Amino acid sequence: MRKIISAVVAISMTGTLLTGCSGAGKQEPTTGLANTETVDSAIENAAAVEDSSGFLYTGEAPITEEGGTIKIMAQESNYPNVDISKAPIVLKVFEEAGVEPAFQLMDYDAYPTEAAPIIGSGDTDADIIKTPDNDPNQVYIKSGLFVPLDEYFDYMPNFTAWLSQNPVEKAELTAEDGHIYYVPGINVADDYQPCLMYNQVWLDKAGKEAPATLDELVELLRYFKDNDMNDNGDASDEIPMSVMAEFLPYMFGPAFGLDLVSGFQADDAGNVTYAYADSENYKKYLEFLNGLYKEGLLEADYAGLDRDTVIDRISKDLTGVAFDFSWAMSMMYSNVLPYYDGTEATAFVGVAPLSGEQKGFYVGRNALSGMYGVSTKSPQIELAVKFLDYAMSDHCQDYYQWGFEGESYVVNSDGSREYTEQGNDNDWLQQLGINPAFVLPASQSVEATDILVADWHARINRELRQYIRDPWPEIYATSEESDTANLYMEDIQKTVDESTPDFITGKKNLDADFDAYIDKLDSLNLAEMIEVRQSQYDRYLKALEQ
Ligand SMILES: [Ca+2]
Repeated sequence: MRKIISAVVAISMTGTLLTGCSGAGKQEPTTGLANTETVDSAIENAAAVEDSSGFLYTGEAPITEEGGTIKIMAQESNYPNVDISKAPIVLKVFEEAGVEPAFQLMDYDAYPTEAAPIIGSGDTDADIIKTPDNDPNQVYIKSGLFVPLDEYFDYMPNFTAWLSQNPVEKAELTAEDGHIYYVPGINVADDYQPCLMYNQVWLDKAGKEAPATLDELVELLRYFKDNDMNDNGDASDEIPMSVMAEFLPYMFGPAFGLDLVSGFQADDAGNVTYAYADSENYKKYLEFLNGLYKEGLLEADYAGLDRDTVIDRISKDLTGVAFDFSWAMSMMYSNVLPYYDGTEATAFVGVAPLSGEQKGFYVGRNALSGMYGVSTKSPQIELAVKFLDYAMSDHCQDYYQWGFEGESYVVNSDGSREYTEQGNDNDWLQQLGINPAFVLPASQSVEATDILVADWHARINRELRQYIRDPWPEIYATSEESDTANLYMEDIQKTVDESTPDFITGKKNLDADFDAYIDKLDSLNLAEMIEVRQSQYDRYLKALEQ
């Protein structure tokens, strides 16, 4: 199954999971929405100038006439059969730039743990380094490992133009000291996000519409549980709902007015709260899940459910409700249904979020993904900076998203594009190096994803976009804020992670034990933590207004 996941979304899936769906502060973002002055004046004053060899780079290839080699430390592809360092799209960028490629690559999954000590100790001669995370605590920045890119903006016409057009990302990228150190990859943030899906055939058999409310959902789950939905003569083998534990906050939190995905959330007046400490609504959320659990609508081993098991069940027509990244809809779930014929009527179909006392929404994610910095140890900083600028240009993004005209895609007479037959072969497309975010600052593309999924799936994505709400923004913290978070968040998170399943399964009693849970969070200095988030959020709002 894994093979059919295009990197376009595969990255978005693993990325989101790695950085923590349960959100609440495993990472401690750091900086400076407060002050983009340095960067703003650097952008304003940037003017293409000749480099030390007398060559003028204007944003188009080549970046030099002297040749040379650029070495990048980054990740291997997460496709085991793809050598991303030899992928034609990646090689094309180097070839056009006029430099030779060199790589120091590490295993995709092991990158965060393997790369961190190497970067930290400066034990690499790479010119460009992909950080193992978004450097939320500015650890690498503060260690002086990376060049302040704004001091080289004369050599970065593409990046400076992009920053001018993206004030939120510019503010998010600006460190506490007012400099920008990284060129980011960009995630699709409002499209193809996790959503609720139903087996349409089961819905039709039950004569029901997709539930709009929690009550309607419960009614539907009971129906699926009690009836022979898969027509095998056995009314007891149906598993009404197959949702992995990490998606329960996505699926049910919003109906209770909670963004449990981010953890911290702000209301319309800008007041920050911690969703897992909402003594009224979080309690109701747990009561609801405990109710599902007791009735067998949420399975006994819900915490152990993984995606492979969900796919296996769907392939045997055993289950009716799922919640996953949108990508799964037509690419992992519908396609394994025994009767799927390519139409929505026979598929697992995404629908609007559930509402309860509060109107439902889906939680989107932050756009910044995968930071690339230029090492201060590089003997050719100018060249490295220019390469990074060229590698993030629109021209190169086109390669990353579509590959090569006539090979992986064609342009129709109306100007729209589509993948060729070969381009629709995902194995081939990955070999070509599509979306090489492992080694270059690639942006995901909604349009390119639309073409990869079923037409009905692309349409449903467009319909669901209206329900996406921004997650907690990526806001750098001051050193003091980051110290506070590092001191308190781990214990707070641990308490939440341990208590939640106990309340859902009834091991802990909501009437008897919930107040003690809230008290425990209070004793772990939650109030101080919320104050930190409040000041960060205030700065964020201020920066947005500028
Ligand atoms: Ca059955």
